Amino acid sequence: MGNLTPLLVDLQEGPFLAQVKERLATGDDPTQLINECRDGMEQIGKLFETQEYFISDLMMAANMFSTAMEDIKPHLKGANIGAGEKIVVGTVQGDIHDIGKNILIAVLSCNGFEVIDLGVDVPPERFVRAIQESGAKLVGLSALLTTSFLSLKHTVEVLDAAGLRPKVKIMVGGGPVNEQVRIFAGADGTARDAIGAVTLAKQFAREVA
Ligand code: B12
Repeated sequence: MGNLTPLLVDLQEGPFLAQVKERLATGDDPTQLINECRDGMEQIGKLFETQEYFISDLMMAANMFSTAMEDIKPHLKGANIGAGEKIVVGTVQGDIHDIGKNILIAVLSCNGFEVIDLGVDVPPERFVRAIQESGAKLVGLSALLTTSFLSLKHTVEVLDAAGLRPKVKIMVGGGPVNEQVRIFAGADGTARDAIGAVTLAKQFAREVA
């Protein structure tokens, strides 16, 4: 069996995408493919830090991963039995990373959640409006930059000022987000990956029901 990590790290688009298709066709676990890609992105991030890779390499890798996700998405299976619980999801203001957010959305959707995707670089007021308009009781904030931690906190504060805080459960996540960041931001929960996020979202959905 192949491994997508080195192909992604080496930016070998052709062989990378071919392996994605091949392994999906032979019934490989799609979440395993996502994990291998995520490991690759982690390594690419390190190569960027050490200035062996440039921003253009990051963009190339991001494109490869996003293209692969288009193939992977239809293979993601979930217990599609959710009650269509609404969840507002977005990458916080100042941050434009969306690969992880989009995986989260794909996995939530195939688990029966109705996702309202606000995109990237989302101002707090936009979250407020989306929650008010949709009546969603679940919120997912994604952040990949350490400088976005303040943005996470600020978003939670603005939701609070709008009187929404007691009505919603807020999850935070994305690369560097951990329990400390969750506490700093004043959110209700965090998860390391999209599968963990769905487990958490299901728990919160029961609590707000
Ligand atoms: C790809 C990439 C980019 C792409 C993004 C393309 C895109 N469409 O997203 C581009 C090239 C645009 C980019 C730009 C920049 N980037 Co960048 N980027 C990355 C890279 C290599 C991979 C990120 C990624 O996609 N990971 C894969 C996904 C699947 O993982 P994930 O996001 O963590 O998501 C999973 C979980 O976390 C979870 N999850 C995600 N969201 C949520 C939300 C909730 C609620 C929950 C519960 C769970 C959850 O589920 C996902 C699936 O399992 C990282 C390296 C790294 N180690 O992360 C750097 C990295 C994040 N970038 C970095 C930097 C510095 C930048 C720039 C500032 C560079 C520059 N000088 O311009 C800009 C920032 C622009 C901005 N304002 O946002 C740094 C951040 C350092 C720091 N201390 O903050 C990193 C860590 C690289 C590094 N090591 O230096 N980047």
